[in-house]
Amino acid sequence: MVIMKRYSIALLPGDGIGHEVIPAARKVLEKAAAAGGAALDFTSYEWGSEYYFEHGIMMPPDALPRLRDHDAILLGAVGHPDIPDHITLNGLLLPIRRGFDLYANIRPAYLYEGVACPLKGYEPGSINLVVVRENTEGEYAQAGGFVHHHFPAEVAIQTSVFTRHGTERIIRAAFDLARRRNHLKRVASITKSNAQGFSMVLWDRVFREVAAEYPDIQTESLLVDAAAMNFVRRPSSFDVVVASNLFGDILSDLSAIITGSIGLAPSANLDPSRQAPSLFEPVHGSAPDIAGRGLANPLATVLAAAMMMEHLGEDAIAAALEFAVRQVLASSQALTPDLGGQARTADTVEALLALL
Ligand code: GGG
Repeated sequence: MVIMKRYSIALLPGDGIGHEVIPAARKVLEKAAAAGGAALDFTSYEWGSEYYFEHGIMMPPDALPRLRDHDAILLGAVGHPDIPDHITLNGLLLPIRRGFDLYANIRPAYLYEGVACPLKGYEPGSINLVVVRENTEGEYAQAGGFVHHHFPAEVAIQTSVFTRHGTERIIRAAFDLARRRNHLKRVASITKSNAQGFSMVLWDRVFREVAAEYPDIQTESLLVDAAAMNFVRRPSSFDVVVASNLFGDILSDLSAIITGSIGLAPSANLDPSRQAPSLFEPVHGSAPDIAGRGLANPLATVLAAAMMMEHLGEDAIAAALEFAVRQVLASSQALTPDLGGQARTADTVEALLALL
């Protein structure tokens, strides 16, 4: 008798092209899972900007308890042109990351065969790095407030929060990943500690302490401005890059674009303790300019689904999904406009399904 493993997956399409990439990835994921001997029970939650228009909040007050019952969460995108971005992001994605303590945001960037690199002279596979972004504190801690709100003397205070606990665990996650990847065995730590003389000085100190426990891993410490320059000048020299919430967010958009398109960039928001469901999402946003036109690239979401299956221990299903993405890219068929092609989302999905 074949015993099928069952997983309960929460789908959060969110906004804009989230409503296109999530159904697209679901079809591909369902086929890969069935072929790999796993059954997926999906529950879709229609939270996001449309919910906000109706209820004045992005998701209901019991959203986290409801999500907690699932094995993992697959999210599309957040953002609507008619709602300020701080409301949409702080109303949905950030509370889930913080509420479930999903402290490790893993954002790989790989230059696939068949994808045009905007930098000259890079072969497929020659850019292969992972940004490990601190995901629950730092510049996104939402500590602060307004004084004299809306008066001429208005003051806004936004405090970054860097705890030793939070800093140490994300740096340790980066070193552990560098060991597991077995690539260059290198971790680059990114700060702006020359100007941010408290929080990021603590970060640098903790980085040196943790590094001492990993003598097999090479290290470098870079200021974020130098890191941005070096992502363009010597991207092949990076393996694992660990950064604060804000710097990791920015650098992972840069790593996405030097490897071809943000439409190819997946990410995992992990609770490594596995007490809460981890959340997987494409790095891209809701793209209102192309939303509803069937042009969204579903590959980042399919790769995020692959990361999800790997997290659930289904390595063969994850590998099958990544293989299908690699083949579609290498054949240069069924590529969406962000990759220089003319395919529609549905064409890319058909090409993936044919490969599985
Ligand atoms: N894929 C989710 C999404 O919409 N991301 C866009 C965004 O603005 N993300 C901010 C963040 O990752 O902190």
